[in-house]
Amino acid sequence: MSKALDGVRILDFTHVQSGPTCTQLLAWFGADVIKVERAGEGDATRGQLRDIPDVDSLYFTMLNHNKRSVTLNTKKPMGKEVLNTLIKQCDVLVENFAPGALDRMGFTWERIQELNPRMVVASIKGFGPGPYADCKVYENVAQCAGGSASTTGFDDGPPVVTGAQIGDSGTGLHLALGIVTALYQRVGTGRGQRVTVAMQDAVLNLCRVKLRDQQRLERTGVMKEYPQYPDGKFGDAVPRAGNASGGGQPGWILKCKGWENDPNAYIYFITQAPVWGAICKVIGKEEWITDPDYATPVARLPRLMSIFGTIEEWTKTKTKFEAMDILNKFDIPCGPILSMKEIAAEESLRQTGTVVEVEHPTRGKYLTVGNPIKLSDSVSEVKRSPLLGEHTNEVLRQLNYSDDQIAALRAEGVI
Ligand code: CAO
Repeated sequence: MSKALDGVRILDFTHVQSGPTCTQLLAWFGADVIKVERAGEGDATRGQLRDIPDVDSLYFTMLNHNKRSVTLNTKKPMGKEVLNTLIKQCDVLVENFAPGALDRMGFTWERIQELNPRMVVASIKGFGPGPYADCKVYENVAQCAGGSASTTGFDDGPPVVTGAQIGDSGTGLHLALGIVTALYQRVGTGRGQRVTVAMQDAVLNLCRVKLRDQQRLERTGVMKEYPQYPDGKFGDAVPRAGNASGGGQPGWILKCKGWENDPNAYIYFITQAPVWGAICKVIGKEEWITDPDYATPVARLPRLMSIFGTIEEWTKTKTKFEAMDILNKFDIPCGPILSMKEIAAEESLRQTGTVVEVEHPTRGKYLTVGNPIKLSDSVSEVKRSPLLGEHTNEVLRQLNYSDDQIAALRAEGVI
């Protein structure tokens, strides 16, 4: 079967997490992704958080599937020549160096355009133009600067970062969309263009509803679906909302049977208005169906936390899976709090290729997350990540370098 991005060649200068997330997605869709790394060291994540000595870390393997690895010192003149050739033969260059690094290497946008006017040049930076434009940025910095940390956690606690890597992987996803969009436009114009995504902007885009709430708060002074209402005080900025669902369908995380010993014996419970009657019946509070204090969403808002307390008395008598079974029969929206251990063992995720077991030559078998985007005509197979420089010779030969030239590059420490 063909792949959606067959024939697209990506020069992958990415490292750590944000950029590699993007190029891994493009590789899953069939692009030929050539990852350029420094000889001897490679992407820093190869050696980070290692669980097996001298073996590429899971951090690296899980972000670099389906790519080819080439070692190249792009600061040496002979390395720059190889890079010139790569730029001429690739469709997209993706990078997430610190600000200015590509320019310092001698590969400005103008220079790249001279070499290949069709090239799409895609970059991730921590911040866009402004006071922090020159800053290096990692995941949690982006979460803090993009509005996520100030709106995550409980009202009486400090800001909290989330485990979902919205700064890195979230930005990588945005960049991938930018790249395929630019390639689509190139079909008509014949020209490449620059695609840039700032991590702060990507996080803010994912926190859009909190900017919505900021404006609601400024107009009305109160957020009725937040747990602070009606007794707590609201300041002048969107507060942390604990586990409130934030939309028009109030929700909260409730204890289930076994919560005393199992940190994940919880369920997310949503009191969606159309199934209010069913909720009341399930938890044995049928009188709430007609009681004016409980019968309508508006009437329930000031007493949400006590309502969830009553529902929790019921959920505490069931395991999270028993509660799911019962609630789903009545179309009551809810979700079990699944641990990573449970997710890793979940058969349905294996069936869909969302959780995949991969064989690696030095690591053996390991689990990874496959492509979450399913295309019916371009099915993703997960292929192991490359060893450092595994494809250097192969790629150079494709670029018409002779064996003697390759040996000379090696002798000079360029590859
Ligand atoms: N050959 C020769 N030199 C190379 C090279 C190669 N193949 N690949 C990289 N280099 C050089 C770069 O040119 C740069 O050199 P100069 O500083 O002399 O210009 C140098 O290696 C280091 O690059 P860097 O500054 O990007 O790397 P770092 O480890 O110091 O910083 C990071 C890492 C992530 C903080 C920074 O790259 C960054 O802010 N990136 C943008 C934001 C981002 O993507 N952050 C998410 C990272 S995931 O949490």
